[in-house]
Amino acid sequence: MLGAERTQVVIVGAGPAGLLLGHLLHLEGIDTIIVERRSQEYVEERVRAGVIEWGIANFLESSGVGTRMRAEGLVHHGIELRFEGVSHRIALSELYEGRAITVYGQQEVVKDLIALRQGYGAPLHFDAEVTSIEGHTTDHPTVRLTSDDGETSITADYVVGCDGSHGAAVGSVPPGYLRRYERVYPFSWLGILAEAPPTTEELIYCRHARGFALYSMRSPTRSRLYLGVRPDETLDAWPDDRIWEELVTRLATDHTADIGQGPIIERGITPMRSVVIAPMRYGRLLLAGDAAHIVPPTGAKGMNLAVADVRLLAPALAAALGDHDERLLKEYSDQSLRRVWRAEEFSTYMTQMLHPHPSDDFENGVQMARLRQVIESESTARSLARNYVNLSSV
Ligand code: FAS
Ligand code: PHB
Repeated sequence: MLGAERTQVVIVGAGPAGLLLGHLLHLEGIDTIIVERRSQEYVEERVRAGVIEWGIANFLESSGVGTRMRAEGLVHHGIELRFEGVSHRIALSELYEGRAITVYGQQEVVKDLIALRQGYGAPLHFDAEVTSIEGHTTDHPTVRLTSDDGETSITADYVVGCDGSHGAAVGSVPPGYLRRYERVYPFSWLGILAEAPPTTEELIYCRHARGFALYSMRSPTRSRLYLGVRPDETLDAWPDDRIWEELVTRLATDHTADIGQGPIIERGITPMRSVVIAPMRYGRLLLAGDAAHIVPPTGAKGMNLAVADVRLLAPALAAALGDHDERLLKEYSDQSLRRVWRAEEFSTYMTQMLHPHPSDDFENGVQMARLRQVIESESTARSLARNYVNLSSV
């Protein structure tokens, strides 16, 4: 039962950012309430990101959230770039101090965090939607929310908007205080999750004249694949056989066209865009994760950035609440935004290099030159490896 409440930090949203922030603050002895508008089942089954950077995986482990990730996650030491029918392996670990990525679905991280929080009984309310946030510039902002129990409110010392790209936090700030930077790309990603053993050991990023393709996975029996499609595409134009046929065509090389096929158990179309909200704070409202920034998933940065934000925010809130020391909190937005813009740059670089532009052939010439540079120049490959494996932690 959710009655009118009082706590130290209200966290809006139970995605990776909100759940991990709640856990990190619990470790600091800070009381939090997490409010999530969707059901637990929905949040745990939502298929999204798949790649966890080296430093982020270590941080999850050191925070006590890494046991299943280490047991079930797939450690990858390279990726493939495929174009003009030829595959080129980028030996990530050789290029970057032996470091590797871990392929472990975002929904598994979310399940692990929910199990942790429910294990120690901290408040986590599903099916409860935040409808407004007031008093941002007072010492005790108030969150209003609605659930099956009706309307209620929670007063806190701080509120953190971890409510993703369509949340309530940013919209609760009066006009003129937050600036929104945005870029929309001329394509979307059609993603599928299939009960099909992957026929590749490592991720394959493919640029084909017909469009982008990505061959990823979730386990030895489950493949995760993506196609770059027009931004106005809809799922009903893509029956299973068309999806598989297009994936086979784009991923074929001079030697093979084999990709494991099987029942598609989840599918969706995600628009490709970049968004940055600055600053990531207004009074006692802080922003973290997709609520503050969106990156095109080509660089596999979305979830990693969300973790990096809360890794910085948790000790800052603990210092402010425990010692009335707001120095770290004052630095949070600027420090996070430097990392966010680096991730926007890398994600844009990967997106433009791997997606043929629908109408600008000069752009396509430039992007092919960039792609060849990765293959021909070790220093360029090394730079890509460092950004792909560990951008969010440097
Ligand atoms: P999230 O969006 O995960 O979580 C926000 C939560 O807030 C949601 O559960 C939402 O229900 C809740 N919420 C929103 N408004 C609320 C309100 N008013 N009250 C209460 N709760 C509210 N990244 C990759 O790296 N690779 C990918 O392949 C990839 N695919 C993606 C596909 C889709 C469709 C989307 C939308 C994103 C994808 N991303 C991908 C990015 C994704 O992984 C995000 O970076 C990651 O989920 C960020 O985590 P959070 O910031 O916690 O936001
Ligand atoms: C995924 O496995 O879902 C995935 C991997 C790499 C990306 C995007 C998504 O760049």
